[in-house]
Amino acid sequence: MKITAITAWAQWQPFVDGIYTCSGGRSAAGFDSTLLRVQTDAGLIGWGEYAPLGSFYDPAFVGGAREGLRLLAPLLLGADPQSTGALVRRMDLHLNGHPYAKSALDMACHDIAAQAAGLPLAEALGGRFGETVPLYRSVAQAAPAAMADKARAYVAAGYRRIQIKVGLDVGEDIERMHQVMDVLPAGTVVYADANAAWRPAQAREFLRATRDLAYTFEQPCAGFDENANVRAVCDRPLVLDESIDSLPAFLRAQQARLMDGITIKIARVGGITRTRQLRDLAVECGLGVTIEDTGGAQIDTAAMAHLSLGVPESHRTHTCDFHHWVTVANAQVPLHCAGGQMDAPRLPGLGVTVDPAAFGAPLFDLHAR
Ligand code: 0XW
Ligand code: MG
Repeated sequence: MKITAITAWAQWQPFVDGIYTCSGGRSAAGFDSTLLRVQTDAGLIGWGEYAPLGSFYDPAFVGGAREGLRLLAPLLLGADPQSTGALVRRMDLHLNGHPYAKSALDMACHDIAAQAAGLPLAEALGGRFGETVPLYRSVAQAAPAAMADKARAYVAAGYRRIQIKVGLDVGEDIERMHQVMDVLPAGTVVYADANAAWRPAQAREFLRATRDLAYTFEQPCAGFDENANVRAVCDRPLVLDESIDSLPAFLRAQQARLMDGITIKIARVGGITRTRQLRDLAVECGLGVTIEDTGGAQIDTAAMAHLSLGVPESHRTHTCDFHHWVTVANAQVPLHCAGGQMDAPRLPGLGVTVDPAAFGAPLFDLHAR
């Protein structure tokens, strides 16, 4: 099978809940997504999606992703999309770093490879454990009372897992934790995500003042040494997200027994090929595993769902229903959400049906000669 054409579109995806804010006043009004179609001489079509959270979350931004795709797409024309491992090597050879720019291409090739095998992506990547993955909802930073109202609304909408964004002023964050957790029904699973904003002393102060609350601590600090400092005094589950940007970063953190769980973001590690490697290794290491992405809508969420269902329930934590975070759609897909859980399509590949006529003029439309 050969790739005959690669086409990219931009899609602006406004947030249902308005401006999304995390620590340090970083904010975004939506996801600036890039949609990618890969066509083949076998008639199979694959879709990929990549959306950063602004330019502040990961070392990634929309301009870099689109320029990266312009550079990489010609190198994949004529190649076999089923050779996903070889294509990742080729992309790495020609573009050093910039994993986020490679993610949608890798995703679209996996979509095709799974369709060619006649399997849903979950099965093509090793199988599906159970039928659904738990969903969480992030409560963006705001005044403590406003965050409590938001959390209450998310619980009313069916979410049973709430991520509280902290990482600003420690005193206020302690207040945020108390006010939000006060309104949550018993049994709600809580994460406190500082998005790498704190110095160890601030994280330690937060831990001391919230000793009576049950929650998982997510990415308190940015650096390895800083998180190791926090780990030494943290008696509750500690999860790393931003730090887990590659297999070597994971191995170093695991060797130091730094975390109880990891959050793998598909684009951060360069796509589905590397997400699967990390996922399976983390399970073998006995860690809790979350698979999600930095943003996107139906296409990306389908990939998140398939990959998440490949984590045994004993190790699976949760994921996001990003397609419900935004006001626009980019595909039809049988992704059912109920009771704070989401399933994954049973159709071959990602299981998405896309009508590109709705996306307007493409960013580029490349055909093999
Ligand atoms: C809540 N998220 C999944 C959405 C953004 O991509 C950031 C991320 C997080 O863990 O902060
Ligand atoms: Mg996080």
